Amino acid sequence: MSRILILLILFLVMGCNLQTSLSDSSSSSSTSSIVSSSSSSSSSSGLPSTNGGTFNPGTGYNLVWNDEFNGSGIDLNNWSYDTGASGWGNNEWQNYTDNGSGGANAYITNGMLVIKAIKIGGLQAGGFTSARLKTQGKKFWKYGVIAARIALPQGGKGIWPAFWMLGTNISTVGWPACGEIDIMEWLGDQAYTVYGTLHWEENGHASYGLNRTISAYQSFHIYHAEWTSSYIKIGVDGTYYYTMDITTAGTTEFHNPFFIILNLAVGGNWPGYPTAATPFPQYMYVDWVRVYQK
Ligand SMILES: [Ca+2]
Repeated sequence: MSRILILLILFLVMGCNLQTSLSDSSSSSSTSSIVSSSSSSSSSSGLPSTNGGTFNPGTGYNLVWNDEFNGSGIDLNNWSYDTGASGWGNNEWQNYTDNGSGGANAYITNGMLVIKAIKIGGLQAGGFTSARLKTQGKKFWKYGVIAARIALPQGGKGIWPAFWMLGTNISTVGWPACGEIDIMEWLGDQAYTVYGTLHWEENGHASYGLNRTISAYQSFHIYHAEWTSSYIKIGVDGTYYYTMDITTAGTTEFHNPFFIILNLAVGGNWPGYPTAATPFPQYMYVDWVRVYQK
């Protein structure tokens, strides 16, 4: 998910064709909101509030799948774990575990999914454990509104949580030809900035990303995408800041089913690496994930 260089190259190669295919709405000053949860405060337990918020996916959309994380454990009908310390294509430092019987790296508490990054060794590859949950092979969708209510970690250099999607055909066509929809990524040393990005294959790896400033990142915000046959929009707390046209010949990957991923990475090419000043453990809280379709 290295992007700045790729984006520059893409612009140079594609020139105005690409420019006209993209609609950058980041300059919009609209603050009209269809949510009422962004100012939730911490509860007395020190955990972020889990009042559920209010989210309106838009006219005509109906809930087709959700996980409210209100049960006693992680629902394995919805989720499985990616595991290992391969670096995940980005030279990441965490070892994603299968979470074992003790649920050290992912668990449910107070109606929230918690993904916990733990320091188990030095400031190096393998020095951390964390979790990456995915609906691959279990739940996947083509088009719709995909939303999650997430409170971000304490942060610091090298902390990289994400709420994102990959095409289900990744096992046959590989990445980036499967397509990638990054609904929310966050770098722990840029605490008030969230990123939305698409990655796809178009004469090599192509990507387009924008970001949005948020407040009070450790409280819950709703991160969401609207994905139709014509476009993908990405937003936070009911306001879309990103739109990309997906009707072009080069973006066919966004017309296949995708699955959802929630993860908390430690270190990598894009975020950089934790230092002695980066606090651990780090916690990513997810109140719910919902998918709506027409
Ligand atoms: Ca919940």
